[in-house]
Amino acid sequence: MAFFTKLRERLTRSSSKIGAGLDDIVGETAAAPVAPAAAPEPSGLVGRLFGRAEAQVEEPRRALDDEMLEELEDMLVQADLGVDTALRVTANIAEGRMGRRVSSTELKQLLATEIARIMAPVARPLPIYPKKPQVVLVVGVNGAGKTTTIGKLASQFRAAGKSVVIAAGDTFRAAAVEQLQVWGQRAGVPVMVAPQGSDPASLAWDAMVRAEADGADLLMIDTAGRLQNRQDLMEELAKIVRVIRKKDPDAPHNTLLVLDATTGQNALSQVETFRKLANISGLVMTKLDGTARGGVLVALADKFGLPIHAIGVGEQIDDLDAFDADEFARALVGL
Ligand SMILES: Nc1nc2c(ncn2[C@@H]2O[C@H](COP(=O)(O)OP(=O)(O)OP(=O)(O)O)[C@@H](O)[C@H]2O)c(=O)[nH]1
Ligand SMILES: [Mg+2]
Repeated sequence: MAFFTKLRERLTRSSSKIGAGLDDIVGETAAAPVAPAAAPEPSGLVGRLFGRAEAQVEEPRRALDDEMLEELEDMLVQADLGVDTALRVTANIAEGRMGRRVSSTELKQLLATEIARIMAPVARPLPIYPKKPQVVLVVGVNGAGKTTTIGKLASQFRAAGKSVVIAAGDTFRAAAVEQLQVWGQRAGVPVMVAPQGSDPASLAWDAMVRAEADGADLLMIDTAGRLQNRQDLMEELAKIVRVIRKKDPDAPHNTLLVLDATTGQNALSQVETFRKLANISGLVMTKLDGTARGGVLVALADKFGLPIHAIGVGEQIDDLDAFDADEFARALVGL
C-alpha cells in the first residue's frame, strides 16, 4: 500500500484545505500541537517525557449548533463537494449530535466516515473481461491526462502479465504520437500510429485488426483532447465507436473519461457532456497531487455514481493506482 502513503502525503501537503477548515471551525489555534499525519507514536525517553505532555493538551471543542453546521456546509462547498452533497453530508453529521461538544479530530472522523460512505460504491478497479481484445477507449478534454494515464495503465497491465496494444488515436498533433511512443517504450507495449491528420477511426480499425491478430488482451485507444463545444471533434469520437463496433459489437468494453482534478466543479459538466456522447463506463481522476480540489470527486461520486477506476498523483509511470474510498476520505479531511 505504498501508493496510498504517497496519496496521503500529497493530498495532505497540498489539499489539507478541509482539515484546516475544520480546525478553524472548531476554533483550534496555531498554539495547539500539530502532529504530522503519519508520525509514529513517540517512543523512548523523549517520547515518554514529551509524548505524554502533548497528549495531555486538550483539543478545543465546540458545541454542534446551527451556526457551526452552516460554517461546515460553506467550507465543504468551498472544498468542491458541491451544494447538494455538502448539505447532505452536514445533515448526516448533525443527526443525533446537536448540542454535543466535538473536537476537530472527531469532526474529521465523522466527515471521513460520511465521505467514505459516498465513495465506497464507486471505488471499483477497471473490470477485466475474458474477451480478447478488451477495448478500452480513453476520452476527455484537452490536457486532462489521457495519454499519461494510458501509459501508466499499460505499464501496470504489462506488469500483471497482460499483453497490451496502444492505438495513438490522437492523429491531430504529431507531438501527441511521440508522447505516446515514449510511454509505450517505458511500458514495453507496442504503439500503433497513423500519419498526422489521418482519420482516427481508420487507425482504430487497424488497431482492432492488429490486436486480434496478436491475440492481445487489451487494446487501449488514445483520443485527441476535445472541448465540449467542438461539435466536429465530438462527431469524430462517435465515428471511432461506430467503426470499432463493426469489428466487435460489444466494443468498446470500457470508455474511460479522464478528468483533471484541478478543474474543480467543471469536472461535473464534463461528465454530463461526455456521457451524452459516449457510454462512459468509468472515471480516472488525475492530478490529485498539487491540488486543493480533490473534493470534487465526492461530488462526482454522489451525483453520477460512475466507478472511479484509478487516480493519478504524479507524472511518473507508477503514479496511478486503484481508488480506495477509506484512504481517500481520510486523506481528504487531513486525518
Ligand atoms: N501532477 C500530475 N500531472 C499529471 C498527472 N497526469 C497527467 N499529468 C500531466 O498533465 C499534462 C497533460 O497530460 P496528457 O497525458 O498529455 O494529457 P492529455 O489528456 O493526453 O492531453 P491532450 O492529448 O492534449 O488532450 C502532462 O504534463 C502530464 O505529465 C497527474 O496525475 N499528476
Ligand atoms: Mg494526449
